[in-house]
Formats: sequence, C-alpha cells, structure tokens
Amino acid sequence: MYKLPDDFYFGGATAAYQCEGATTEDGKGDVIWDTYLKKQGRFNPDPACDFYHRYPEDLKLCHEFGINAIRVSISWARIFPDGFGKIEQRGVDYYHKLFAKCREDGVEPFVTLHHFDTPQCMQDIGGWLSDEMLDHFVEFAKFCFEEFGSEVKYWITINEPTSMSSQQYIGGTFPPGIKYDFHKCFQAEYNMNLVHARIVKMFKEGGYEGKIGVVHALQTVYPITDDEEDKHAALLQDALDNSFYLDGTLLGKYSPEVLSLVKEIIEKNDQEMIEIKLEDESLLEEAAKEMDFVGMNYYFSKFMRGYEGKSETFHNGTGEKGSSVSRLQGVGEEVHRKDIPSTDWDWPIYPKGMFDQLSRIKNHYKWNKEVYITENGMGCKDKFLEDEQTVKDDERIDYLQKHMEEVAKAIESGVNVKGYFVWSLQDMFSWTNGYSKRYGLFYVDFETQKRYPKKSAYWYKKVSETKEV
Ligand code: BGP
Repeated sequence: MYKLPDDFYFGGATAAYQCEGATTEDGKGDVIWDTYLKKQGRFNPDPACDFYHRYPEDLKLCHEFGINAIRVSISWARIFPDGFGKIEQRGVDYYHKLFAKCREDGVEPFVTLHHFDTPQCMQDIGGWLSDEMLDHFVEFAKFCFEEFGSEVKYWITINEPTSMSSQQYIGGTFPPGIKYDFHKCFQAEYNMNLVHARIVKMFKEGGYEGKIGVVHALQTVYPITDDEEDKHAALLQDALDNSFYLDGTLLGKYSPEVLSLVKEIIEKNDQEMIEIKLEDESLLEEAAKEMDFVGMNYYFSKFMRGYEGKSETFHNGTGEKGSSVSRLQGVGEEVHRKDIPSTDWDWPIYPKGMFDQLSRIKNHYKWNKEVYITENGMGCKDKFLEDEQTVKDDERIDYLQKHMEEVAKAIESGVNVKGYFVWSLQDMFSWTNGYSKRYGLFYVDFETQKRYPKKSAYWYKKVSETKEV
C-alpha cells in the first residue's frame, strides 16, 4: 500500500476532437481529421461522446467520483475557423461555459492548446513545417491567455509533439499520412519545440497567472539484450521518441549525443539533415528554465533489437493481437518480450517503465519543477453487462493500480509528481482505432449517449478519497 500526497490531483483526461463531437456545429472550421476520416471512410468523429453538449453531466460525474481535475483541449478551429483573423464567438462562449462549470463542480481544468487537431487550412500551408502556421499558433495561444486567463490555471502548449510528428511523417497513421520521412518528422519536432518555447516566453512576459507546461508521450525504451546493436537501437529509438523533445523543452538545448543520433537516423535514410539554428538555443533555454511543469503520458515501453533493413510498419488499429510491426531503417526493430503482457493493441504493459522515465526526468533535467502524469490508461474491448448496467473492468483496474504504485514509488524517491490523469475520463473516439478501443472510467453507450460508471470508476473514487493505492 502506498500513500499519495494530500494535495494530489486525481484527474480524468479528454481531448476536444475525441470527445466533443459537434464537428460542424456553431461555425467550427474543418480540422485535418475531418478531411482525413472522410476520405478513409472508417469512422465518424460525430457525435463521439457528445461532450460539447453533455459536459455538465460528465463534470457532475467527476464531482461524484472524487475526480478533482480534468484535461480538456481548446479546439483552435472552434475559435478561429480560418486559423486566424475572424473569431467565432460561439466557440469562445462554449469554452467559457465549460470552465465555469468546472469551477462549479470543483474540477480543476488543465487546458491544452493543441491536441492533434490542426485546422485544415493551417495544414494546407504546411502544418508544423510552416513558419506561418507557427505564427498563427502563437496568436491563438495569446488569444486564449487573454480570454480565458482568469478561468484557467494550468496551460499545456502542445500534446505529444512526438506522436504528432512521427505519426504524420513516419508511421503515416495521422494526416497527411506520409511514411518514413525522417527529415520532415524531425523538422516538425524542431519547430514544435521552438513554438512551444515562444509561447512559454510570451506567457511569462505577459505576466499571466497560472502555470504552463508541455505534455510528452514518453515511452521508455530498452534494448532487448545487452548486445551492442540492440543497445544502440534503443538509443536511436529513444532519440526519435523522447530525448530530442526532452532536450528541446526541458534541457533548453540539444545535447551533442542526441544530435548525433538524429543525424545518424536521417543519414541512414539518405535524407537531408535538419537545420539547427544556434540563435534558437537561447530561446529554448529561457523557456526550459521558466516552464512550470512537464506532463508525461505513459502507456507502454519499447524493447529494441538492432535492424539493418528497410522500414516496414503495420499499425494495429483493430485490436487484432500480434498484428503490429515496427522496423525502422536506421533505427531498429520493436520486439515483443514474451514475459511481458500486452494489450489487444500490442501495447506492452510495463509499469516499471513509468518509474524509470520519471527518474530520468528528475536526474537529467534539473530545471524541471513539477511533473503530472497527464495520461495513463488501458484500451480494452469492454463488455457491457446489461443486467448489472456496468463493465467489470478488472484488467483495467489492475493496470491503473500498478502504474499508480510506480508513481507513488517515484514520489517517495524524490520525483515531484503532483497529479495523475486517467486516460480517459469517459469512453470516446480513438484517432486510429475508432470506437471499439475503450479507455473510460465511464462507459458510454454511443447510441443513446448514456454514461455508466465502470468498476474502475468506483475503484478510482476510493483511491482519491483515501489517497491510498
Ligand atoms: C495519446 C493521445 C490521446 C489518446 C491516447 C490513446 O497518445 O494523447 O489523444 O488517443 O494516446 O491512444 P489511442 O486512442 O491511439 O489508443
């Protein structure tokens, strides 16, 4: 049994595009997913779990179940349908109402400015590769600080830059669906680190109240054996997934080791190295020193083997266990460790990876002040029990319990973790998996939109009340 601090946040996480629905309502502009999903024809993002209309119900559930914080994101295209310029007042009003309701129910909103839903018109000018879009994103952030500054105390610039860039340009599972373009991936990463730093600086110089941070998807990477090739593959994968971002946002400069790994990946793919501008470093350093917290999304770890062949990837987007493949040219191959269980979507369940990653942040990134686990959870094919009107998700409880224990251990060892958010608060839309991969503490019947607390919701309530895990 571990004890969590008295002032700990027990949160539930959401993201605008995955829960709001109402994608064409109240003047909202198109985002990259609208176009992409329509073309793909697999899933409809509407009505998701209709949070746009049902947030009061979800916040009431938070209140009843001891959930004292919620991660939400502001959809850029709801406020600026054209990416900049004309403001859609109905979008602005919606977020004011949402934040007011959070306060009423005693639920602290942690607000993300970009959670994968780039306006389509911004992608059309180049997305994260376009300086013009970066400028518009800074303007959008400024608007939010001015407009919602008195209602929001915790701001997050970008959610998971690494997932965004690698799935846009390497895995090809996020729009625009490009595969194995390492140059573009790292260029987008570089630009996101920079725009994040600009926004942190603006926030601090503007004297806005509250705290600001960034959310990284941090998957801990281990070599599958002690062989040199496997160890090197783990370092390369870590540069791609973690260290380039951690250096850029938490260290405030790119260490020579990380830059050389990035260069090696790009060269081994016969692509052009990205331009690292020295003049950008002071900005990164300033932001790293001033940033208030880092958010860590942790779901799984990776185990790597050296690999010399061409890139081959297959994304398991259906829950057909054992179907995923990831071998990247110039990086390595992800392999399954037989002694480690995995989800139906092939995500290895390795709670210790969370502890190791938290320790790494503490030991290597000295300026970092606070850490929040901004996402952690288990995607399952939940079975709704008609008789009992619930889901007995013992597997999920076990997953959450073991990961929260690692958080508690990390706190004991001196890592300043201030809160934990279950992904996800309620069942919602999953970007590349649709509606069958459920994560919620609350089951959503997508036909009727009725919510039902799962067994895990009762378990979490008890953890939040007793602070014991
Ligand atoms: C994170 C994202 C979330 C969410 C979660 C689960 O990377 O920030 O938006 O989707 O992963 O992922 P998935 O829905 O692909 O299972």
